[in-house]
Amino acid sequence: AWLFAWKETGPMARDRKPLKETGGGKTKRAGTVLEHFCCQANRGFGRIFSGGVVKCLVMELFSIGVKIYRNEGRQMDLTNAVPGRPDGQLQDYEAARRVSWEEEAKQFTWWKTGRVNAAFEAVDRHVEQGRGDAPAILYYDGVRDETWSFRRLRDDAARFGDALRRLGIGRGDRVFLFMPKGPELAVALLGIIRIGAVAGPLFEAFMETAVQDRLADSGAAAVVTTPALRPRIPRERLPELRHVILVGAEASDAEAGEWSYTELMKEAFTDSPVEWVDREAPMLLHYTSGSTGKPKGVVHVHNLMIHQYRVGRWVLDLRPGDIYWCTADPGWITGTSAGLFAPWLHGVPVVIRGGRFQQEGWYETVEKFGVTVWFSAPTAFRMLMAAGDELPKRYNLSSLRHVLSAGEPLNPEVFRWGLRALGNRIHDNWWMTETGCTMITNYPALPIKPGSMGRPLPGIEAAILNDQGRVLGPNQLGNLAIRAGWPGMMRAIWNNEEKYKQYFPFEGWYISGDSAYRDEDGYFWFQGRVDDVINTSGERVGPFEVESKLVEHPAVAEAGVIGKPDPVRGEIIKAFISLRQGYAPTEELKEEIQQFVRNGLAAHAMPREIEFRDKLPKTRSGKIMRRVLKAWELGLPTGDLSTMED
Ligand code: 6R9
Repeated sequence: AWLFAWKETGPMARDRKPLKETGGGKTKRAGTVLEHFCCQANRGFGRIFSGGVVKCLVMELFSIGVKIYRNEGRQMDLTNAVPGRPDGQLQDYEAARRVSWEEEAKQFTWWKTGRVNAAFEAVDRHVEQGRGDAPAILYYDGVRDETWSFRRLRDDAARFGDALRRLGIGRGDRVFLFMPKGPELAVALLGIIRIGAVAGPLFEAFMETAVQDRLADSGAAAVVTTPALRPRIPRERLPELRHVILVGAEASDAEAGEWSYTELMKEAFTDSPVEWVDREAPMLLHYTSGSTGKPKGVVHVHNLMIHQYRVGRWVLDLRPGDIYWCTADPGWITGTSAGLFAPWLHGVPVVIRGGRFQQEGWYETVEKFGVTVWFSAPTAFRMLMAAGDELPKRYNLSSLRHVLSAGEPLNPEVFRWGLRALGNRIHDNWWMTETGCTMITNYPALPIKPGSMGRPLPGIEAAILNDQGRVLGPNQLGNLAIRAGWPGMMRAIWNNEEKYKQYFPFEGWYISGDSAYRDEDGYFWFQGRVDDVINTSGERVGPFEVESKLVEHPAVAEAGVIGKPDPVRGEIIKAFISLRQGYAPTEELKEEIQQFVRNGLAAHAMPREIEFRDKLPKTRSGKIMRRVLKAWELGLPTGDLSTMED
């Protein structure tokens, strides 16, 4: 009575064979199997059932296009793809895959002039082509409320570049940004790149050691910061650091080697020329934490603009008239690449919201600016979700046309919340600091399978490799890899060729360090960092699927899951959970949550240990740091913690 199967008639069924006769006995047998299986449906099946009869049965039902329902009649995510928008980009995915990267290059003036600079293309170009009055930045922090045109942004960036030149800074020099987000950060970022120097954005919350490590590693010549953050820059230990530029300081505040931004800008000129560089010249240096040891400086070159432009078109779905808001901090690559460059290269204005995260403030910002395209991260969406479905109803969110998420896997529950609360599909997209911009994504026009990160960006070849570098077929878990050589690929790890080489252990492939699989429809499913996959009683369990089940429980706000060594089971699953407001951390609740996973996912996926915590350790970009949970659990050193939130 709990299993129904019938021919699927939706978009996924298109090329499938007609439904075969399924005899009662067979259906029932499949039923028993499927009770276990259904619970894991949205994570696929080939991987879970590697052997024999079980897999065949399930495969057979699926391959003939049956939909699978559980006793309560709820449709499983497996075939429950949410249809795409009829007006969305990439209606013809296969045709898009044939569009070369050089085709993208034709958008840029350098295609004709031969003179390259990404800052010029992002900002100056619009001014030169008569769009100087169009808005480039919409800034709001509760006090300041400013609209910056492309012309104003260009002029200030040019001026800042001039000021840097007067300080003797030029081509190839590293200049860091250590300040809160806002128009001045944007001006400085562009000004640095405009003169051919390399910009190194840092999270404003970094403490002294984190700042020192990065500035020292890269031999930074200057840093742009604020008086409040200045004490965290240990100048005496940074001999190569020549200048500190202080935003929001009077000339009289500046000590030796320090400059007031305002004063510098007063003396500088807007007609300072652009530094024309090579497409392969470095422009961005984003430090990303290694799981152990010191942070790595990922080097990106001006050619990244081609990739960012394509992402703006096909991933962000940007159009004239759009108001774009990416909530990411520029200290994280999402904040620069998807947050500023992709929209500006399309002439689309960006909203910058100053201040700290606060649920009301976010909905308010969408309403205030009429945001049409919104990019955030699962951790933020989970926090909004935890604040309840009533809150968004108090705001007018009808301007939203396209919503995106990156940085962590997007739990199906959060996706469903998006449909409900935002009236939008949340488009998960996967990438890394090292990849420059989006690699795998859900497109506006394509159906979304909740829990999947979607399909490769046209021009990107993604595959699953085994540990020997062989390409694996559908539904096999392995190393997520990308065919090397796309325009936005990092070109180096600063001062560390050895590290760089480690990303390319097999000829022609970039290895991400993430484990994933690809299904028959070409959708990729994230499982965890390779090191995070749990092996319990011989079953491989991705922490993400357990976490996703956990956050479906009404008491759970966030969850981090690790494998804990166990003499009998190899590893057992341990969950760290932060509760939603109004729930007490009791033993009964622990048991209830365990049963919830056992019944809803699988007995072997049940966390045998649960620990409640007020907060989970997270990176500043919002990733739950499972390696830190694990180190705490085992009493081992935690490694580099510089990217961890307070
Ligand atoms: C852009 C960014 C990279 C790592 C990556 C993966 C995780 C990012 C994800 C995702 C699942 C997604 N990650 N996007 N995991 N689904 N859509 O996050 O860069 O900070 O360098 O992190 O983040 O583990 O390897 P970065």
